[in-house]
Amino acid sequence: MSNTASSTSVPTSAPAVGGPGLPQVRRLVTEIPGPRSRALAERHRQAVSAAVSTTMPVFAAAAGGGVLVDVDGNSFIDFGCGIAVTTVGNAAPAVVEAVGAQAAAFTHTAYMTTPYEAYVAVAEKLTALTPGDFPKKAMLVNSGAEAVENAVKVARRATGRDAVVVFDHAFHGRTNLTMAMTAKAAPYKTGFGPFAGEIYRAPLSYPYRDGLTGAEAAKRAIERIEAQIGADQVAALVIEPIQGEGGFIVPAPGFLAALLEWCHAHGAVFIADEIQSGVARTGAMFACEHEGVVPDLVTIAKGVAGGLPLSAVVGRADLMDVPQPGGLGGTYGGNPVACAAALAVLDTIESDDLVARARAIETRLLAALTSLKEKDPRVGDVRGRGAMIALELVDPSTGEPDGALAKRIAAQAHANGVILLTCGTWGNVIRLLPPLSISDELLDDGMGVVADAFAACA
Ligand code: PLZ
Repeated sequence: MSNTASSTSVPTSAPAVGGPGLPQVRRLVTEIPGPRSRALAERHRQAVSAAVSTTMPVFAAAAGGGVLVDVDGNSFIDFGCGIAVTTVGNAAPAVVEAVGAQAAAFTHTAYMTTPYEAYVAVAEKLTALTPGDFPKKAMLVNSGAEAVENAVKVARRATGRDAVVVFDHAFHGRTNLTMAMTAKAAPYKTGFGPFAGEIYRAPLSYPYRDGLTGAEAAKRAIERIEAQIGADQVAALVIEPIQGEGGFIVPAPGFLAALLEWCHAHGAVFIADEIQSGVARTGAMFACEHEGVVPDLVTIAKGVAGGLPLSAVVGRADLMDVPQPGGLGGTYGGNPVACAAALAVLDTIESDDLVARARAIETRLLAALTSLKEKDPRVGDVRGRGAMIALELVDPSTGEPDGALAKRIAAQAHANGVILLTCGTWGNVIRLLPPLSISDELLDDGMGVVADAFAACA
């Protein structure tokens, strides 16, 4: 088939308009994947790099509220949120409107050549929303990895030091520097080296597996850092306050605070990577707030712009102002359409009190999952905060991670109309990341599907 013929688009029976107006139901009208998704999958195989793999077997047509409708008209409950991105809901009306208006005015100027208000407004909002009552500044880029890269640039420039401390199970991105910072080899790093230098890994607090208190786990990490790097060599310590890809690991209370204290005692910059955990996701604007921790710098992306590519480094003005003018930037950084989306997202979070909604979702999910854990010894741990909740699956006889089971359960949920993601170093963690716009009915229905999947995978 010629390229022209094969790129003719597949007719779709699905709605062209998403947002909360979509029927908020789980409804399968074809086998999964349906014929249109299968045809698109074949085109994917022909045209897209085999290295780009997909979790779901279906192609999206519209999404909103708590559902995603595929090109065959199947309506899925969205427990994935595009990996923690569509926090205010997909195609949220305020975001759609803001994006349309900004796109009609201008789509791009390059802030570095001709600045515009929306960038400044996002910086003002983020400096106000992040923890800390000291003067703060922000800079905007496009992806999570790019934010992490820039936070490290700021920390290195401000301290005049090279070493960066990261943690076991960490995920910070797929660029060269952030691959080095990411812990898991396959699929993120295998064969992609050599990696950036001066990245050092310390042990995390992982209460379910190490049984240590926060203070004990911090002592273990600090001893490692001091022995293997030297306290006066550390530019920055970069940590996810609740790990994302690494398995939704919530460190024991006090762990983050002890590390922050150590950073300040030794002139290192404490960087909270809140790319997955930030922006109302965990029932606080930022996850470090649960621990009363005020980072020097915060990296923000994902949920901040409703799916438009935008990320930020926000934090201490005395650090953010150190790099030379022109030292930070990028062609698309803080794109006006993405900034307009972010302003709409941040307004929606405030006006709809989505931080409180995330807490209510936590209560509902934890109740369902705790009862699942009581019945099923393969559920080793239930953890997380807000709408960032996970189940760690194990072989009950050995406690060993059971990644194969997580994979089967996720596949079973997909086949029954729930978008469900896994994570964790061993792939044995099922993570729930619903949009905060999801209804209680859909949450309960989705949890029922997950419970049935456990039964079906006996
Ligand atoms: N830091 C904490 O969670 C992205 C990655 C999915 P980018 N997480 C989803 C995948 O397989 O690539 C993430 C994160 C944390 C940094 C990043 C990187 O963000 O926007 O994907 O670059």
